[in-house]
Amino acid sequence: MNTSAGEMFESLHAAITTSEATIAVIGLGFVGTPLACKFAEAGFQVTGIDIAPTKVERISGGISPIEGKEPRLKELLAEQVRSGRLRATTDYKACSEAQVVLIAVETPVDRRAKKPRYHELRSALASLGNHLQAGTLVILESTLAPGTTQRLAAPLLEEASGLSVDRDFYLVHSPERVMPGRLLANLENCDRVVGGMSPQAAELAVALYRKVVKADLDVTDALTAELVKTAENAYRDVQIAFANEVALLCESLGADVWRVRELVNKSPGRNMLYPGAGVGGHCIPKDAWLLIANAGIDFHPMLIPAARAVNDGMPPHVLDLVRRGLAAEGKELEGSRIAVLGYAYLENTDDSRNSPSEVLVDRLQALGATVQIHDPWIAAYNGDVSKAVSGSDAVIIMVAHDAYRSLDLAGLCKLMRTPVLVDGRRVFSPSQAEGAGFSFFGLGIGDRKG
Ligand code: SAJ
Repeated sequence: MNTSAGEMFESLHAAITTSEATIAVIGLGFVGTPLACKFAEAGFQVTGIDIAPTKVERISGGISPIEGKEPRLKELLAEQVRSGRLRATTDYKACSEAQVVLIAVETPVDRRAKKPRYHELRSALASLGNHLQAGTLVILESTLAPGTTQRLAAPLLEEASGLSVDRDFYLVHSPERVMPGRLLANLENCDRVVGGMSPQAAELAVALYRKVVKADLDVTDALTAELVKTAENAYRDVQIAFANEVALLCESLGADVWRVRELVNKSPGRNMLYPGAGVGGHCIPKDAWLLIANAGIDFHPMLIPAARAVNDGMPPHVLDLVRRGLAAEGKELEGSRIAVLGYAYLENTDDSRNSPSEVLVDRLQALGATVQIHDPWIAAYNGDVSKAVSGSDAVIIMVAHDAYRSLDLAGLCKLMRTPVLVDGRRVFSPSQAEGAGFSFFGLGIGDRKG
């Protein structure tokens, strides 16, 4: 490292280790908001930047923009705003005074093309580039398709700023591992990959994260960091797809996948996940596509797209179970009344992003069914479940919310016009459902009589 480069590094490293560095966090969502709060708590002067004026106003008023239960976040944000260490703005000019800039904007995948839609990322990089100063550490926390940091982020920042990566500024990819309901806990306690475009960049990022992360900081290069994040979620998607495929096989053979899974997992080193009515959420469905988005022309992934197809096929499979259940009672989907229990993407949460229930409801309505949705965690649907079920021809359990496990099945069955129960998450056993008077169709449970 030549002297001026050495001085640039030492000066920034000192500013970070003494918490005197000024920080800008671009994107005040699930990732950026806790991040900004924790760095402010560590003593840094932090400016949060977001294009949504409402978010900026809420934070400036000391109110968290994050819905749902997030332990400690509301109080921490209010305290940091009150102390003056955390402020929010829509103006990117704040980046010109920042020695560290973290970007945490969404990186969705186009539903049809299955390719990254980087509009928000490109916009953030271009806006930052216009204000980027030499000697700044830039960290990308958004989940990225492997190769994005080097082939998209670095050139965009260089073009907009006239600076050169590594020589004039430091660039790192350090993917978040947030989970709704555990935003601060995961930030503090999850191991974190720190992928630098140079070893010096990674070293600076480690010094920064050491201020807020109690777990391991695993240093690597940017490409490896991109691969780790997208692969860890694609891995889970493939695991779930395996469970779903075995469930469909069990249905066709007249077996019970839940018993099969229980016994498979008694074999050492096995951990078959749960089959279910679909795979939703803000990361698992999209990260598999990000992982393979830049696969070279010489490599055509087979397993990962196939797993996506299996998991995307589960809501339509639940629809087939409903169709079969109604047919057994001499009814058709068209003109039927269907109660869908669960609209969130995951049990005991209010988050409905990429919800499998949304896919199912759209298809049911397109086929002429009238649908009543219930979900105890979502304000729009958290009325009395017996009202949602009353007069219906089929009730579908799409999410294993704890509240559903104590349902009075016999009581619900009496309210229905036709007693069909389709269980997409094995909340009830066949004997419980049939004992309550239902004609029961369980995902992964074949018809022994058939
Ligand atoms: N699902 C199944 N079967 C399973 C597990 C999940 O069908 O055995 C479905 C769920 O119903 C849901 C979807 O998959 O619709 C995703 O569920 P998830 O348990 O993976 O929860 P997420 O989407 O919140 O994933 C997060 C991720 N964490 C981070 O990104 C930091 C993921 O990497 C974690 O593995 C996961 O939480 C976790 O383990 O809880």
